[in-house]
Amino acid sequence: MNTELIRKSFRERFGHAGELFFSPGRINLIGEHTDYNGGFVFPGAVDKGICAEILPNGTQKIRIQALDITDEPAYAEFGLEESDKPSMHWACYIFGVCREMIKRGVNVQGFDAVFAGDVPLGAGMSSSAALESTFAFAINNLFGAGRIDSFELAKVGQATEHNYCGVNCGIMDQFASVFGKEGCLIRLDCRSLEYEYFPFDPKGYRMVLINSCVKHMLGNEYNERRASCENVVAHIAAKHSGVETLRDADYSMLQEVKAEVSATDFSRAKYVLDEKERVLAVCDALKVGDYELVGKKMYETHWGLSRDYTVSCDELDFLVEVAQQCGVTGSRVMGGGFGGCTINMVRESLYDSFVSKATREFSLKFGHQPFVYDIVIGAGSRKL
Ligand code: GAF
Repeated sequence: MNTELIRKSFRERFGHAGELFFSPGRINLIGEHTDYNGGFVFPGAVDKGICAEILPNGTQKIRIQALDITDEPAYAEFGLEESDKPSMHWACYIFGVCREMIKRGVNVQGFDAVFAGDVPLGAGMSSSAALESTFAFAINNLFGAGRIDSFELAKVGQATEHNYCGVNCGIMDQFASVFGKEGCLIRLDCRSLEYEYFPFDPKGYRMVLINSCVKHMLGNEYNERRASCENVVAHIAAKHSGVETLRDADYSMLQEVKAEVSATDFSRAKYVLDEKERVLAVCDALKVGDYELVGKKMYETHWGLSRDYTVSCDELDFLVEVAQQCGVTGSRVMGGGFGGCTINMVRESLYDSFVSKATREFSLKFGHQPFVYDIVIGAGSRKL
């Protein structure tokens, strides 16, 4: 990404130069809402993310300029004590990362920073994880002598969401941001955190995101989905000791508790069990290059997310329907849902006609253009 503006703004505001750090956003091929259920996910980092210039300032104060924030004041100053939590939402991510690093024994001191990004905000591409990972990585480098390992850096971002931003997310986004590798997806077991890089270059296909521009902000509705899953697990665990997450459960266990849980909780848990099987099927399909099967599973995921997990919206369902009409191999809502992007696996020969039909028909129906991004799988957190 172009760092010139960051450099210029830093010099203008703080009068000197700092060091540049970058972390990416992510895509996810399949395995949605499985991470906090102890399941598998299949993300990859993208070539877009958040970049920050940072320099210790010899005080106990953080001074930060955000270049892309328009809906809140874009400059924040705050201290490092728990009671110093800033009022701006965007600044809570950075405050949370500082606090979580302090909890892990890092001697975080005051610093000046300017940051900006090219990963769209609220598009389901994990701009918030990119922000957290950028600051966690930088603080580890500047104040922690690199002592905190990458697993813990990902957990710092996740804990920031839980403790300072009100989102009880899983580990997928922060893991993908920190561990991303060029050209590779990551099959991650969210229970053990074992992971494997899968080189991903589907010959004859293109991967493209279509951003509905319905801004999603994960919060209560996301947390309610997680609570539903945990409620079903509690009922199953009362009959089957050893079941700790839906990863450990099967369809017969779910049937046993059907009468005890709400229809909503039941549907949500059923979606998670279905998705668990789909991720494993996709792993096998990728090993033999069967992209048509991968695509079929993507559609199944979409309709599961839309009908059973209810995290889609009209705009996203419309984009998936258009993809289906065009004969696109696979298409689905990506990330937490409630807006953001669809991820599409498209045969090269169909790419142009699909993209033009999807953008034209979407604009006619919803009155605004969706954005289109070709996916490039990039590397994880780094110093530039
Ligand atoms: C969001 C969360 F942050 C992730 O942890 C994950 O649950 C995802 O939604 C859904 O798969 O991005």
